[in-house]
Amino acid sequence: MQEKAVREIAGLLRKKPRVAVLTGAGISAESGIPTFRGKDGLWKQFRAEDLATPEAFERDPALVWEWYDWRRGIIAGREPNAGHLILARWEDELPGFVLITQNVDGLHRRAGSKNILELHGNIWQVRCLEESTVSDNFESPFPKIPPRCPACGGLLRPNVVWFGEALPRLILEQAQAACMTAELVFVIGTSAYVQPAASLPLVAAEAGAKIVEINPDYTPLSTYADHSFHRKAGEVLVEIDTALRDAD
Ligand code: BV8
Repeated sequence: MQEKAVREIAGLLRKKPRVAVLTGAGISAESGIPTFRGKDGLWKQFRAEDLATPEAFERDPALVWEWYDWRRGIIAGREPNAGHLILARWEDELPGFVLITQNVDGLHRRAGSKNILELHGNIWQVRCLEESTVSDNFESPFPKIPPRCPACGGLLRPNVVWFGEALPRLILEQAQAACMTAELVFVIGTSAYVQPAASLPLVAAEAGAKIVEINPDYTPLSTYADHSFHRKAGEVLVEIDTALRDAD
């Protein structure tokens, strides 16, 4: 039954449709990076909803930075997995391919993806609270917590979107536009819990796109999926990509 679905999806991809992909923490799970809400562990004992907020940072910037510094340390030691690499290749092969991610770990970029809409920012960037300048920062661990802007001494924050903060408007608009025009949308490794990201696949479904969900668990999006693979992203993407090449 799933082989048939794999072949059908490979057949669709062969026609080079407009493809949009929405990824969440689950696509990095096979790289050894904890997810937020899946059974395979949380980020230490903290819930994102408790620390990924401006109020938590205001209250205790050092604690929030210790959490991000610890997460950066874990991510720094990990590599992109087969799922990330296949999506990077599909971007090269499929005109109009758009990758939308909720992840801040930077693994899609390290896998070779170029046109990435990072809805929630990037854990490898910092923003100066005084000057609002954003810069890359790969120090791991930070020599000093909380880190300060080398230019003005202002407090730095992670350049990520916290709960209660608006997503970058242009990036969200580009993601919405991609979902409105996509013919095939893959929803990979997200619990579809966090908004407004979780609504993007619904925008695509309402506009007539075929939805493929890849997640070992059921999610609120599963009922909208034309194909649901309740298995690991790396495995399913390899099967679809192999079927796609078999026809070459
Ligand atoms: C905003 C920060 C408004 C960076 C994160 C409706 C509309 C708008 C807002 C809301 C709304 N309803 C509620 C809200 C408020 C809120 C929200 O969604 N709250 C939740 C708790 C209900 N949303 C917001 O606050 C957003 N802001 O809308 O602001 C606004 C407008 C104008 C002006 C001012 C304000 C901001 C949301 C962004 C929050 N920041 N992170 C960081 O530290 O990481 S979100 C956090 O959750 C992560 O970034 C993560 O990306 C995101 C989603 O989690 P997932 O990626 O899905 O990960 P999860 O662990 O949940 O699931 C993993 C899945 O993978 C599981 O299903 C598992 O089964 C699966 N899996 C496991 N292994 C594998 C696998 N799948 C495949 N293969 C495997 N091997």
